[in-house]
Amino acid sequence: MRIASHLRASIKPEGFSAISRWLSEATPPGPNAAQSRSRRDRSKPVGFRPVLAGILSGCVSFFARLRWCRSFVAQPPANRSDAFGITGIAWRSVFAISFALLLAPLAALHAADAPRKKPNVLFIVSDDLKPLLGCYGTSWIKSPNIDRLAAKGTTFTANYCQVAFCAPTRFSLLTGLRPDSTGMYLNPDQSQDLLRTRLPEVVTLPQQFKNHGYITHPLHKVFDGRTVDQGHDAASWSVPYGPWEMAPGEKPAPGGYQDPATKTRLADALKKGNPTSGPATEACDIPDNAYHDGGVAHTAAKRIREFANKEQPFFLAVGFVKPHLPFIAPKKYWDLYDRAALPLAPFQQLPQGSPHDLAFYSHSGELRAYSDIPKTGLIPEALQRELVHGYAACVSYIDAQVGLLMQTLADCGVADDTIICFWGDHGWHLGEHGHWGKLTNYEDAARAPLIISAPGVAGGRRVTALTEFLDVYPTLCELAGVPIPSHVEGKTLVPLMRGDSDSLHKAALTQMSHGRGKNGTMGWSIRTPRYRYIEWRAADFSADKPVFGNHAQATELYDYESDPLERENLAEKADRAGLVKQHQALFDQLLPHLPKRLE
Ligand SMILES: [Ca+2]
Repeated sequence: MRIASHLRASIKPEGFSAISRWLSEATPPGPNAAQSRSRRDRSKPVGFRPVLAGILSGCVSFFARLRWCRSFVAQPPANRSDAFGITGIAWRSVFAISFALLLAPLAALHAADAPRKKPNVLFIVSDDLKPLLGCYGTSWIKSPNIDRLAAKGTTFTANYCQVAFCAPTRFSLLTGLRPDSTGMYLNPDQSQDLLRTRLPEVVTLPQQFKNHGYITHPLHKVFDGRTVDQGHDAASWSVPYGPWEMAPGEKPAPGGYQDPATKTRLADALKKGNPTSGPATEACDIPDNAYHDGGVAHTAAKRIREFANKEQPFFLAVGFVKPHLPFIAPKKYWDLYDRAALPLAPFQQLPQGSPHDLAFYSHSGELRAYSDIPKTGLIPEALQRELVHGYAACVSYIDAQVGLLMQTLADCGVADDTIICFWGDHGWHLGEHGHWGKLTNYEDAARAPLIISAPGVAGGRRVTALTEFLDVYPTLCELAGVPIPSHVEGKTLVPLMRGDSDSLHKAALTQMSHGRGKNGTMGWSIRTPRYRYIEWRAADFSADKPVFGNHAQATELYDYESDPLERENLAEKADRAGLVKQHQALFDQLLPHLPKRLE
């Protein structure tokens, strides 16, 4: 009916404006409509409605003018101009406009057939970030921007890292391979290009995007810099790894410190040939980009503004190094919290019956290396509060940087054309089990945040199914329309994001190794919806390929329904023997490359 009315209307002088209004309804409104439309022309197919409208309006107007023209030529030449109030030049213009209107829909059809522009990807990783975020249910933390991202995306609430350590977890996610496939279990003692030494042919996640037409670029800690070449794995990026810009005149000391007294002390110690460590926390009243992550965010925003104007889509990888130790953030983020009101870990003992020397072998060593932390013994409560306060300030600092990047996408008109993947590389014990750090197979180290928003996928979904960081690689490929390489070991999360499925894995697999030589140990943890089973075996890391033992040195079982704080290892309880057997069967199924277990 509406089309018919436009047909009738087009015969009249106001017909063109009516069609024009109808066509304009198909164009998104708003202040950036023109800009937005120009981007959509490249990125999205032209809808049926404007194409049909264009064809109809073009034909109707052409034939209407043809009828008018016949009337025109039927008049005596002397009367033509007077009769219609129109000159010969205008007459030719009318024909030109009509002809253009006839061609316009053909151009639109051509645009509909043109290849879509793929969505951009903003890939953000925050170092050592446990899911201490509002969108993960922590009411007292201030993370409004990440919460806003969660509201427009999918929050994976039971997501687990493959290794709770910087280099191997990133190595795994970015190659799409499990640690037992990469052989990368620990941070290396010294920098070397382990990625291309061990896996010369592997196609990394950003490399796959680069190979499919993307601008790819990294800023700061995406891979762990100790495991790749000077170009941060140059093969992965179309725009080389480069420095980020700090606020004018700002140059933090190693470790990121900006407090003048700390900088002087560290510099003096270095001059004397006796380098020393700084404090575990710092809170200078300086701008965000006087510390590294703020500089990285400002530089990333600049890159977004550059890349948003390109014909190619971009994959921008931004690595923030907080809340990794030392807990350094501008004072304004510390001021968001009342230290006395902050909660401390509710259970600070080791799990009863757990193999403590295996399970907590790092003994909070990373924290204790800082100048103001006692080398042994419990961390006093006042210091615990300061550390929790510092971690929270760092989370809010990173949250603000994420907010800056989201705002920049919006300002550039590409927010609706950009996938955002935000993740913390692994969890962290903030005093849980008396441990301060990562490097365990327990819930606080293994569980890590993952939030993905994507064009065309409804927001605000919370996925409680078990997921792994390994799943990120195929998920981003599928969301972007990039092929998923055959080597990838994870599974796509897209069905969970779309609500088409509510489960994916029988268990999430995390592992932790000790030692680098012949007498090493490996503990594999399988996390099921209710339980965690851990099995420790001997490992010989002295050869290129590790050799694992066939005897379980120790086993652990935790029931998160009855014991969410992991107070007690149930593996040796007689009444849980059947449960252990069930989990061992699943363990064997998930880790078929291990030698058969000898009882
Ligand atoms: Ca880390």
